[in-house]
Amino acid sequence: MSRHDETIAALATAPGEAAVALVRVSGPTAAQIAETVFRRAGRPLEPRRAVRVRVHAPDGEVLDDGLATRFAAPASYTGEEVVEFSGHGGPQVARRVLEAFLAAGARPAEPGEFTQRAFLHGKMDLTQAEAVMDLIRAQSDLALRAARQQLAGGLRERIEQLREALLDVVAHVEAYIDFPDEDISPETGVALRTRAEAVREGVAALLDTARPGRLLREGVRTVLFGAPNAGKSSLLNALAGFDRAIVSATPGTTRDTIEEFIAVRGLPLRLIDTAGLRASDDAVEQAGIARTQRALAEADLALEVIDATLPPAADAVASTEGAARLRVLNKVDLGEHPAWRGQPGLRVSCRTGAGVRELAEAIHTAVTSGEAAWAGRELIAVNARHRACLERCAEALEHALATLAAGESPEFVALDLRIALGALGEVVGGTDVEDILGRIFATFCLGK
Ligand SMILES: Nc1nc2c(ncn2[C@@H]2O[C@H](COP(=O)(O)OP(=O)(O)OP(=O)(O)O)[C@@H](O)[C@H]2O)c(=O)[nH]1
Ligand SMILES: [Mg+2]
Repeated sequence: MSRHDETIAALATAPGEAAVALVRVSGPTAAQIAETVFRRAGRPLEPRRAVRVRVHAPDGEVLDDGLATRFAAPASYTGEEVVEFSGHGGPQVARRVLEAFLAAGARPAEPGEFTQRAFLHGKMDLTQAEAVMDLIRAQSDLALRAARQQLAGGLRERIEQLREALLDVVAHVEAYIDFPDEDISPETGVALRTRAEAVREGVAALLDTARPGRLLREGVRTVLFGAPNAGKSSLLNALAGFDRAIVSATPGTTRDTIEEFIAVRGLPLRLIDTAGLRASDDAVEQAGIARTQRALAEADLALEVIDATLPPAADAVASTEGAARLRVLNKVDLGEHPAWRGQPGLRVSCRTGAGVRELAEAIHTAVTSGEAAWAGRELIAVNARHRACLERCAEALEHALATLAAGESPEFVALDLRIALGALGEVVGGTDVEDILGRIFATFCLGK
């Protein structure tokens, strides 16, 4: 019996105290196991009907009572026989209930195993399975929207369209291989080329969503930097909406980098407060400043925080190449030094809250402007795995087009097109993907 034929069980809700805990059982013997645990021999659970039941330990002790629902294969999340039991949400009672199902013949599920089975039974493709985890992990509204649309099949549909189009080209080219004496006529060559180019453009458009995809899944690395005492920690607190970082009038207060996840206009931000930049003899402060510089090197967005009551500093500002950059003139409640007049920069006061909303707006614009992926109603944003497949596809397509243009034998063109097709297929998991399955589902949480 393969592992995929075993009946599995897990707690599907988060462990800990809660109103309800849900234990999920899936596999060929789920219904029988449920009959044993609920002591309902001869009275099988009717599919899709919640029934009040009692959970029994093997020695007959009643562990809990609650509601059981059976989903008959294939009309279930996994496509298998599934039984779900919702009982009291205490950690001990949930553990005992799960143990009862295991004692009756189920084995503990591995992380992501339910969703893996849903994929294996054709309930969803790989992009949708990945979206399940994106949905669970989403840290902001936009991340949630992207995950929901991917779960609904948005990315799958795009990939399928490209595959169809490419398959058409492959079929045409391969038809020529069957007639070795015939070269691809110039007219047909042009037609095939046009179609392959359309696919290439579609792939490129998806690749353009890789950066939004990373920002939505990992958060926009936003680094607050500037001179000591400028108000970086105050700004972190103002944006987060609570006192996360220590604020004090003593310059050099923040020594280590401090991170907080926040959402700004639907965007997930990894906000990073840093040690103020200045020449220092203090070893701890120096180490903190080195961390600031490292954080800046990896930033997607750098917010330079400046005390607007002071004149512009003469010394060199930190390098933030690669990251978008915004200048924030803080403490405007105290007035602005004349040297800043007419200078660009967002005026804020962490003390009064003035300008913080406008700053959030500017952050949103700085991150999203100039990228088509953010603009449409449909938010398609590929992940790192999709990106790697799409890059391979684009490369093979490029090669196929060059081979076609050089008038080489159709065999060579077909070979490259097949590689491109295979790479597209890997995105949705249509081809042989056993080896990557384990890697993907291992990142899931238990019971999902
Ligand atoms: N009046 C006024 N004071 C502010 C404002 N923002 C911060 N401060 C004060 O400025 C001082 C320094 O603030 P911090 O947020 O600790 O500054 P920092 O940039 O994190 O400083 P280091 O961690 O030392 O680099 C504190 O006394 C704050 O209360 C503001 O908008 N207006
Ligand atoms: Mg600070």
